[in-house]
Amino acid sequence: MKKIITLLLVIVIALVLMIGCAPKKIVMRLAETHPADYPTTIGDMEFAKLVGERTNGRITVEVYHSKQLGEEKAAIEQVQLGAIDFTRVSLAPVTAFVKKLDALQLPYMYRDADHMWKVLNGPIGEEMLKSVESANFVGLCWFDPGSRNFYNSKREVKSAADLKGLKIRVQQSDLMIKMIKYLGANPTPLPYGEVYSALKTGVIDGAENNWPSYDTQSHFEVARYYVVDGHLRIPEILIGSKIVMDKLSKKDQEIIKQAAKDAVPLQIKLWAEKEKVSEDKVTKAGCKIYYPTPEEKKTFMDAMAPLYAEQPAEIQEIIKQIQAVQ
Ligand code: GTR
Repeated sequence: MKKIITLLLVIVIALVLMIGCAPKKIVMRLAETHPADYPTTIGDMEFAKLVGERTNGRITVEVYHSKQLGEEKAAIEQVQLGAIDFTRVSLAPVTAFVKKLDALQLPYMYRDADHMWKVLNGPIGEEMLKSVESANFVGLCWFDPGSRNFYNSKREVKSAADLKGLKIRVQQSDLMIKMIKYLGANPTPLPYGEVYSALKTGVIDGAENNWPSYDTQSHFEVARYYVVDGHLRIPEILIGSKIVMDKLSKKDQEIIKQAAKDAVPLQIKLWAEKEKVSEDKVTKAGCKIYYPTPEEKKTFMDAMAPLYAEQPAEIQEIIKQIQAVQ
């Protein structure tokens, strides 16, 4: 009898030890505003997949797409508090937390997509990713944002003067509000998910976004005039919660950072494909697409001069560095 009890005790102790030593499973959540089949969401899922593979399933990242965890501003706040682990957002709402990021989202900042990627993949991009730590985020990687164009339900816009007086929705960012004012239009900051109904009910006359957003949010159904002025390329960023990341081992932090970087090429590839598909779809749907002449495009650029002039010294310095990138 004594032997049996001893044996049982040994088994119990062994089991307790085994459970205690088994690596702890970690489940993390990522907030995404776009639907499941959107290129950016697939980029998030690639990141999640790589983290899972590289930790042998010890860390799971669950991607909550389609605003399930809230609109971007709220998601960013939750990440800052550590209540959500990651979010993929446009840089625009993040600038409310780290002012100097404005340098990366000024209208007509980049000559083209290639210039933007050289900046983001170089020392400026790295330094900007690090800068978000001051607001308790960990900057993980950049995703392709495409370029943004104006659209509205009222009339064809060819040059800046045609925007005069229109009520235009912007992202929740001071710089975007000013951009619209300098164009002579009326800015209305709204969360992304409210734009469709605001357009439909006439609360706003227009908005601005890239081809895939114009398409997938059905904005093209209610705002038929699209002008390809390309005023913005606002980098998209994947951020993690510093509070959460600091609790992980150095090795896990590295795995997460590397997985994010390694997810970028897929997002870029799918993005390029989606831009074409969306452009095609809205064109076929009968939207009035206008490609401004270089002179007409210049009217938008010229209207931005005061926005550049009023930037603080720190941002002026970064602007110069960005312009110098060849
Ligand atoms: C999209 C971007 C979203 C969101 C949206 C908006 O292009 O991918 O993250 O910022 O624009 O205008 O709110």
